[in-house]
Amino acid sequence: MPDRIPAWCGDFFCGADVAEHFPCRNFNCILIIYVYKMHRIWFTEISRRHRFLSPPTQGVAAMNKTILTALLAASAALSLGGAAQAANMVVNGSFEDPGFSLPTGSYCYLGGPYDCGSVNGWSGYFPLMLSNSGPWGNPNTPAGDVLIGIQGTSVAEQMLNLAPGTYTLSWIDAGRGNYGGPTEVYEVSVGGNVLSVETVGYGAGWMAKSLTFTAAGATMLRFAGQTQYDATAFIDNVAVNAVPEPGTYAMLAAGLGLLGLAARRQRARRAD
Ligand SMILES: [Ca+2]
Repeated sequence: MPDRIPAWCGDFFCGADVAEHFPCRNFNCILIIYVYKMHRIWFTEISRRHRFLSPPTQGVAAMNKTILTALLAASAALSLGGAAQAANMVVNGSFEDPGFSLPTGSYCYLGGPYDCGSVNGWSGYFPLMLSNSGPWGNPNTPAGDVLIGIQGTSVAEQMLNLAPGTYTLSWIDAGRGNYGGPTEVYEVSVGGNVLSVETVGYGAGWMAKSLTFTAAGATMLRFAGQTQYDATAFIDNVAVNAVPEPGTYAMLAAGLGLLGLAARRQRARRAD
C-alpha cells in the first residue's frame, strides 16, 4: 500500500487517518480525495466506498463549493506530481552555481592549472568556463552562462542520490571550434556501466542528448573523455529525472475521470 498523506473531504481537511476515523461524517461530504505517494509521484484517488451524500443541509451553493474545493485539492496534488517529476537529481547540473564567480570571459580548471578549487556538486578534472570565454572560442551555451568542457581525457563526475527506479539522463554538447580537434570522444557512464559513447566534431553546434537507465540506489554519473589529443566537447544542462511507471499515469487519468464524473453528477442533481 502506498504512503497516504492527509486527504481532503469537501471543505474540510480530514487528516491522514480519514479512512479509519472518518471525521468528515458529520459534514455534508460529497467526495473524498486521497493523495498518495508512490515512487516519488503524487496522485489522487476518490474513495467510492466512503462517498456519501447526506441531506443537503448547506444547500446547493455549499455543495458546489465542496466540489470546487475537491477539484482544487486534486489539481494541487497533480501539481505536486509534476514538481516531483521535474526534480533534477543532479546538483548544479547546468554549472550556473559553481560556488564562485568567474571574471568576464574567463575560465578555470577543476584539479588543474588556473585551479577552480572546487565546483559545487562535481568532482574530477575538467575546465569550467563562461559562455563568452574567448580562449574557448565563445562556446555560447544556450543553458545559462556557465558550462564545462570534456577536454582530452577530462572526467566530470557526480554521485547521484537516487531511489531505486528508472531515470532519464539528458544533457547538451557542442564542439570547441577554435583549437584542438578533429573530434572529442567521451563516454557517459552510470554506476561504472558505459551507456553511451559520444563523438563531437570540431566546432559542432549544440545538440540535445538523452538516455534512460535504471538505478538500484545511489550511483555515480560520469562523463569521461577518451582522446589523447587536445579536443574539447562542451557539456551543459545535465539533468537526471525519474521516469514514472506507466501505471501511475493510468491512475492519474482514472482519478481525473472520477472527478469529472462527480462534477457531472452534481450538475445533473442541480438540474433535477
Ligand atoms: Ca549552464
